[in-house]
Parts: sequence; structure tokens; C-alpha cells
Amino acid sequence: MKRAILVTYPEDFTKREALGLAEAAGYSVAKVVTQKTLRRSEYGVGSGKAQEIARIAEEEKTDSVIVDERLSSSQAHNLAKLTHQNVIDRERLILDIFYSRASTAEAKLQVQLAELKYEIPRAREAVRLSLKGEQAGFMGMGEYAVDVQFRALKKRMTMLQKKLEQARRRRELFRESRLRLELPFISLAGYTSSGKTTLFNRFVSERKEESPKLFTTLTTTTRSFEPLTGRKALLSDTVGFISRLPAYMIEAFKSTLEELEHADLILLMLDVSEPLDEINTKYESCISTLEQLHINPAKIIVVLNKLDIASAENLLETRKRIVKDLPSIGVSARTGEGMERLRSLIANRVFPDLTPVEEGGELKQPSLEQRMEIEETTRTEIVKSLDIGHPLTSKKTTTND
Ligand SMILES: Nc1nc2c(ncn2[C@@H]2O[C@H](COP(=O)(O)OP(=O)(O)OP(=O)(O)O)[C@@H](O)[C@H]2O)c(=O)[nH]1
Ligand SMILES: [Mg+2]
Repeated sequence: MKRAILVTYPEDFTKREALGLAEAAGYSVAKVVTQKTLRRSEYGVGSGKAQEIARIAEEEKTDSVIVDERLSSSQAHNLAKLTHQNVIDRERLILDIFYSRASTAEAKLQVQLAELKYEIPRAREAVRLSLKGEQAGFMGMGEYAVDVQFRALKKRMTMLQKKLEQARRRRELFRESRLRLELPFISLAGYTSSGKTTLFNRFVSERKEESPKLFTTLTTTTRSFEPLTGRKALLSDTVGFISRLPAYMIEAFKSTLEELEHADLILLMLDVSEPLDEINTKYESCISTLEQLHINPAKIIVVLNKLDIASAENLLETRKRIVKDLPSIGVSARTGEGMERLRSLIANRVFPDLTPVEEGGELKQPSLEQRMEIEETTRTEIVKSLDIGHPLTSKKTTTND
């Protein structure tokens, strides 16, 4: 295993996330170094900190320094020279994880495109610096060779974009055939590790890989399931979000994420077993990614997951302070708690012929049983029943004692 020093910001959330990323990329972190700003011009960190990192690297016999921020080519170069370590910035780290996880042809293309978008501006900078004599020649090449190299990179990028466009068209065709089937389309979204795949597996009875590692899922899988007995809908599981994901990476994964734009309903998963500030940061980051994708918020239901290990207080506070403007429902994808309610909530939303009168639809002969289910799953009812009847309420009392 590669041994690394992790350089990140002092906030707990950021530290934990950076550790998760480093681990997911296969590093064992020997030491965590924090600093308030990682955007100083020479090394990213201040020069005193850079010296300290060099010392720790020698003591701990590490081979890499991971910096949890975007570094320019010269910052990375300077830090590598001073510390004699491999320097990996946050974007490189995320790309490495994506790279090792990409299992389908489309995911591989998307990662390659993101990789080129990462490399090209850095290669440009390296060339500029080497021409000024400030850095060793770009891969030891002369000006002409560099030119040829750039043209090759550009060509490759165009080729990748073309292939991805074809993949996008295939998705479009699939979408059209889906429309012809007239099946409602539900998409799972949310931070990485929030439990999307676990929920997906439960609904469609599949065994797709679930794991505490970040970015387990990189491609979209769509399957049919029955939110209501005898009524089919499509459910799709997709790539997770993360904070500070650069626009070009969102762009590269656009065709995967585009599925969300066409969903009739989005289940936004949130892990409510985490500390509240973390829930808040992740929620905000999801909402902002969804905004970048121009998603209509009216299509979102927030699924508060991992009830089995969350405190009742967390659930309550998340509802009261964080997820204020959107409907939410608590579940445990692991134990199955709340899943029936979620199922009927979904049915209520995606089968308009069952929509209650106040939403404008005429009630087209739903059975008495179905109607009771609809009434039972109005938002206030769910909030009320979960807040009062939640089995963990007693746990909270014990903690307070
Ligand atoms: N205790 C508990 N753990 C859960 C629950 N749901 C999911 N998990 C665990 O959380 C981890 C992440 O779950 P995944 O389903 O892989 O998460 P994901 O959102 O698909 O993650 P990515 O594919 O990485 O974006 C796994 O270890 C799951 O077993 C739950 O309701 N309760
Ligand atoms: Mg997953």
C-alpha cells in the first residue's frame, strides 16, 4: 500500500472526507497535516509548512503527499522538489478513484475525458515554465515535439467527446423507448456513500456492489420495480456527489448525470447518522449540484437514510433546520425500516391517476386500499408518525441521562 501524508483543512468534515478519498484511492495515511489556506502561490501550503512536510516525509518514510486542494503544475512541482515525494492534488486523487472504479465502457470514456481536461492546462503551464527556464523541459521534449504532443491530446479529446456523444444518443434512444412504455422514471441521487445502491438493491432485488468506500458506483443502472403492486416504474442508481467537485468533472459525467434531468422523481439520499454539520454540508453540496443540472426542486423527495444508526435528535434537527423546504422521509435501506412508506410516497407521486383531488387530478378509480395508503403518506403524516414513533427516541433519553 502507498504511504502518504495528507494535507488538508482543519475542519472535521473536510478532514474526514479527505481521509475517505485517500483511502478509496488506496493510500494508507501516515499523518494528517492541516492548514487554514492551501492556496499559497509557491507550494499551496506556506513555506514553513512545506518544510515540516518534508521532515515528516523523511521520518514516516512516506512516498506521497496528498494535498486536498487544486494545485497548479508549478505548485505541485515545487512541493515535489522540496519534499522528494509524489505530489497528488485533490482532483488527481478523485480521478485516480474514478479510474480504478470505472467498469463500463462509458464510465471509462468519461474518466479519460476528465483526465485530459485535468492534464491539458497543467501541461500548458509546464511548457510555459520550461520555456522560461523555470522548470525542467516538458517530459524532456523540445518545442516542436511539445506541439505535436498537444495536437495529439486535442485530437484524443475530440475523439472521446464524439464517443461519449454516441453513448449519450444511445441513452436518449433508451429514454424514448422508456417514454413509449410510459413507465415513470425515478432516479436516486445523493452524496457518495449515502446508501443509494443499498436502497436500489432493496427495491429491485439486485446485488450491486455497496461499500463504505467513496465512489463505489460510477455508472447508471436502471431496473424496473413496483412501487405499487401491479404498477411498474423504473428506478436508476447513479454516481454519487462530492463537495468541491470541479465543473469539468461534472461536465465529463454529464451524460450519466443527465438521467436526473429526465427523471419524474428524484430521491435525494442523505445519511442522517453523521454529525449535523456534515449532513448540512453534504445536503447543500447536493442541492447545488442539482441546481447546476437545472433540476426542478419540485421533483425532489429527500430520503433520510440510516435511521437504524442515527439518533432521533439528528433526524429531527435535519428536518427542522436542514431539509426545510423539501418533503422528506426517514428510512433504513439496510433494515428496511420505512421502505413501505417510501414505496407508497413514490406511488403517490408517479402515478398521476392516483393523485388526490387537491393536486388537480381526478381520482380515477383507485381502490379503497390504495386511497388509504395515499392519505396515510401525506407529508405531515410521515413526519408525525416517524418523529413520535421512532424506536430510537428511547436511545436519545439514555444518552441524555
Ligand atoms: N447502518 C446502515 N448502513 C447503511 C444503510 N444504507 C447503506 N449503508 C451502508 O453505507 C455504505 C454505503 O452504501 P452504498 O449503498 O454503497 O452507498 P452509495 O450511495 O451507493 O455510494 P457510492 O456508490 O459510493 O456513491 C455501505 O457500507 C452500506 O452498507 C443503512 O440504512 N444503515
Ligand atoms: Mg453506489
